[in-house]
Amino acid sequence: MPASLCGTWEMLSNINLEGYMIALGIGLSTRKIALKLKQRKVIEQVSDKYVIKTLSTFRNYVFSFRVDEEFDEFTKGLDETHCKSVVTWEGNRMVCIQKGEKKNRGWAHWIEDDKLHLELYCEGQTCKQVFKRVA
Ligand code: YOG
Repeated sequence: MPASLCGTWEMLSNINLEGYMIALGIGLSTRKIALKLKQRKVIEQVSDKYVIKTLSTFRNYVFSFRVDEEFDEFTKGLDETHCKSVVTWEGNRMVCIQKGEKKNRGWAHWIEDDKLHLELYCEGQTCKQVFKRVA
């Protein structure tokens, strides 16, 4: 079993969020706000169901899923599009593929050196985030 991703995590670094947001088609004024945010992740698991909350003072994004089960994702408050998403474990990485109007879109979470790592990718752009545990 991979190390648990569950807990509350505070953002330490956020590389190329700008490129990722441009790839998603987010407008300039929203990008400027988003770049200043310190995001928090709250990851919870109840039996085989996960909830991932991305929290900030501007907007929150909450989404829940079962591993290995495709579901309809609506990225409310982000780029507001519909995806067919599926989350799987690839070794110690929790990997999500988001099939929709954007090509090559998804993300991966893993633990390294007690930190929560996240890569968000879309159409050739990758945003790399690292979080430290706060609870
Ligand atoms: O995480 O999908 O943990 O869903 C990344 C920024 C900014 C809104 C947040 C709000 C996406 C305007 C989602 C920031 C940029 C910018 C806090 C990360 C798009 C719009 C919500 C994400 C996965 C994996 C789980």
